[in-house]
Amino acid sequence: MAADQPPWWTRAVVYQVYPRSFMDSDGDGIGDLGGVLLRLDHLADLGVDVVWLSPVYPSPQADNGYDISDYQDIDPLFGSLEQLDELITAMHARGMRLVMDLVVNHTSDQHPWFAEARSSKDSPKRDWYWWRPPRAGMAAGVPGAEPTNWQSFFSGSVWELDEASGEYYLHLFDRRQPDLNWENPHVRQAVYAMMRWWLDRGVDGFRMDVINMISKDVGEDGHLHDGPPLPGSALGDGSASYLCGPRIHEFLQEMHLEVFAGRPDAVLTVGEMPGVTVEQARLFTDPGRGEVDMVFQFEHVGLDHGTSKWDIHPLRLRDLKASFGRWQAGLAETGWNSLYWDNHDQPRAVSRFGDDSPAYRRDSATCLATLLHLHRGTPYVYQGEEIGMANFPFAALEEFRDVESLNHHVQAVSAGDDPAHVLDALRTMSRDNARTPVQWDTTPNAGFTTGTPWIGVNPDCGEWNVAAQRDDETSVLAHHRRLIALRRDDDVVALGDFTMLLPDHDDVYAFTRRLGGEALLVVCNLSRTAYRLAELLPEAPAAELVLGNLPDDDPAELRPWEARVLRLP
Ligand code: TEU
Repeated sequence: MAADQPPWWTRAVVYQVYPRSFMDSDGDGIGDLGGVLLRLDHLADLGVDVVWLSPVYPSPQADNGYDISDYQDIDPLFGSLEQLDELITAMHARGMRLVMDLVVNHTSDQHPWFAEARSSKDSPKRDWYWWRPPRAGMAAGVPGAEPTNWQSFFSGSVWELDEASGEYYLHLFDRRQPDLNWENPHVRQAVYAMMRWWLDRGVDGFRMDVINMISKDVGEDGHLHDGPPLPGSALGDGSASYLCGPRIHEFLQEMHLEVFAGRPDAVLTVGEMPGVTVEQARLFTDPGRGEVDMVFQFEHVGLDHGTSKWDIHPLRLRDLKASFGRWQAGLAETGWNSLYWDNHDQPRAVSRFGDDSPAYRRDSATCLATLLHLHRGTPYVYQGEEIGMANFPFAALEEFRDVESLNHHVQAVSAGDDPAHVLDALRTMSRDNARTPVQWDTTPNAGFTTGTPWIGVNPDCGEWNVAAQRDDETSVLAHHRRLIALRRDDDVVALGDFTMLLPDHDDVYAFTRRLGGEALLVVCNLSRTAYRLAELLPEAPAAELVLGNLPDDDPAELRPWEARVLRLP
């Protein structure tokens, strides 16, 4: 990428709003667009350039809006199209851009397209989805008669039997989220038209949900292939048939031409891509290929997974460094990284990668933020991360709301797992950890709603909230503000080369960033052990401190969870 004309998003920071949990303006206990409008000053004060808004479209809410029944409207739960227009205008007036969530691997089963497809085998829209007869020689509905053995992301088979026609339809996620058939050009054109409609309305880009799953490996006769069996299960892993399938680059290039080509470069496209490799990511983000600006990769959020996300393993810092280091190197010459710890699908970063005990919560949250924002790539901050929100102390199954968590519980317990053990895994890994309401102040429900919140408010909200941190220069919030400003002001942060240092150290994460004659050294201690800095990095103690997360009193010692950004002479 030429350093003289870097795209605007190389110095941008994106903030994700999960509207249902951000701010409720009408007292129904569910966050909404009115709430986002009320809290825009918080985002402006933080200094973010872009807001990615999770889905607000009409939806039965089986997966909190990732099951869309109308792509071109707003669910009354969240507000109206007029309010969305108002939000676009208000954001643009503050110099911020709005990126919408694009969920087109699947629709809701309540979408009129699916209703029509389901109505008859002869429906002109039948082929907009994946319909298949039972496995050869087997009767519909018999266990094992599913057209393939693939396991759904949300437990069970990916196939749901439609009794009326005796055929199954494919759903990689919940049965209420049928997969669209991207092989059908009418599907693709309908999606592109919808995207153009949103851009014409003023939105500034899309975060594309599981976009590397839209191309399935289908034989000429329509055959889909079984995957390798999963240990201890009758189901198999179908991912080789739908992750970065045969036509994925073709589809994204077509989308780029049909939707984005000829428009100003002001738009941002980021593809969410579970399982994507760095080699594939380089192709997806090579500007010369016209696909997407950047992708969300999943490697670092899988390092504590065993056979599944519920089989939790301790995370080793070396593995994290090796992974990030490979991504930094792999996209150094061509392509671009997105950087994240948190989103609405992940447990809270301070609880997972940091240390959320009272003594270290603030320090580890600011340390993790420093680490992330000083990498090369576009940082994404998830709502609440900027104040160090932590996992929720879930005590009972009744406190969970997420379809993935609830489905897993049913499936695991019926397979004979110890319910207490299943609950432990949910407590650590459930997506609901990220979905508790943003903690604004010390009024009831942390200022999120005057009604009954749809999911519990974290009981730590009295101490951990936006109001308590706003004017405190030592807060997690103030530290985020400084990091965001640094990327905007410092070319080295935005564009400098990345070199990993101390790759085998168990506790310390260090690297340099260089551009022209300038160099930054970043040193982060991800542990409770103090280190003598000179013994690790002799050049560090004498270097000028640009930004640190602890009081600047002993340059020779790297304290527990200390982070320093230093300018090398
Ligand atoms: O998530 C895609 C995905 O594969 C995972 O992150 C998934 O959410 C799960 O945690 C796997 O264990 C996207 C959305 O971000 C997510 O909220 C949706 O539920 C999903 O797609 C379906 O639209």
